[in-house]
Amino acid sequence: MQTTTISFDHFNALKDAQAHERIRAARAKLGSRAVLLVHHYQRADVYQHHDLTGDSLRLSRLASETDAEYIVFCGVHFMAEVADILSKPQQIAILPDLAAGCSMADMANLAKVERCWRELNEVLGQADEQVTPVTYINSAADLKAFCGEHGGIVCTSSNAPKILDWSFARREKVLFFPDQHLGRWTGHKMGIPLEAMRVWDPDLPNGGLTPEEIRNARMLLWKGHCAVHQMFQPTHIANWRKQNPDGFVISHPESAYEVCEASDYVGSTEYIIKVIKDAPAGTKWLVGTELNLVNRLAEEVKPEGKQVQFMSPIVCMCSTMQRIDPQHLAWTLENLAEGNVVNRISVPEHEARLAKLSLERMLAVS
Ligand code: CIZ
Ligand code: SF4
Repeated sequence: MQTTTISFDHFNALKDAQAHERIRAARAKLGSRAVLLVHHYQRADVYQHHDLTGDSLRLSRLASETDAEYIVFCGVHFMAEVADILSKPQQIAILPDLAAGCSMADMANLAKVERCWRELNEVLGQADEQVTPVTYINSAADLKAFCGEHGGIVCTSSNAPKILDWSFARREKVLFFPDQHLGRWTGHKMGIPLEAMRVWDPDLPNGGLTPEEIRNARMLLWKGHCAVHQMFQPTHIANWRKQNPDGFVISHPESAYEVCEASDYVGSTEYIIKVIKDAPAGTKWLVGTELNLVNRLAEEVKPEGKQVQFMSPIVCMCSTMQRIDPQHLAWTLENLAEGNVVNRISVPEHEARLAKLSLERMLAVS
């Protein structure tokens, strides 16, 4: 039964404790009709309400395996889009605050990628025969659709090496967007020389490259980055190692090349969590990824005498992830419990079909 949507104004001023109570009451009313997916980077006061946790891909996979009518995604916009694409037609993906975007994902858009493709066509002849477009999962659905249409594929920070193997087996070059750092690190680990990976600046004609530079490149790395992971510096690692010569450093591959190079381990959020949880008791860790995850992990492994420290001396969280707060969650769930669907994320059908193609190629490879 549909009633009038309850306005967020009634929730904005709620104290956290009241918001938590209303979240619990709405969830009791909804029962198994709603599943709450919570990303590793979410704040603790939202994380506590999770049904399922994980990285963006794991969560979307898990959601599509449930029969819940409503998939409430506590994460950012592109994640809810992936949930919508991979879920069953009758399931509805919801993002509790529509302002929860990803600044890295916003660094590439369809108009710019299409212009890049036209320019590559002019320099190389048939780009579709020579270049595999690879988009990081942190991107809008229309870019995943672009990859679907042009023989390309999606990757995550967990499967990027396998995806690049797949891509190079088909075409000699890769256009990697929007994160230059994940592209560079993965290419480097595959043995591609740094000089064969050129940064493509979408705001300059031909990406700021000469035709010869484009022809000689094996990878074209979109000039994009994550504002959180770019805070980490090699000096943070060097200083910590002086104090903790027996400690280990682990970083997310969205960090700069120099940071990954100075780390003992590099990998996705799922990988970071696994490595530290599996490590011997009493070990010390410096971790280069989002602060909410690092704080949570530090608490979880403390009983085993493991020390986990955040890499940057400055507090840096993913500000867009932070937009999902108990107030927005209470507002969303109460509306759902009353039969009002708010903040639905719905990818247009033709776009979803092509985006699914590039996601399914990825799932088949990884
Ligand atoms: O894919 C994800 O969830 C993100 C943003 C990072 C990671 O490494 O899990
Ligand atoms: Fe995007 Fe960076 Fe936030 Fe991840 S941490 S969602 S890449 S802005």
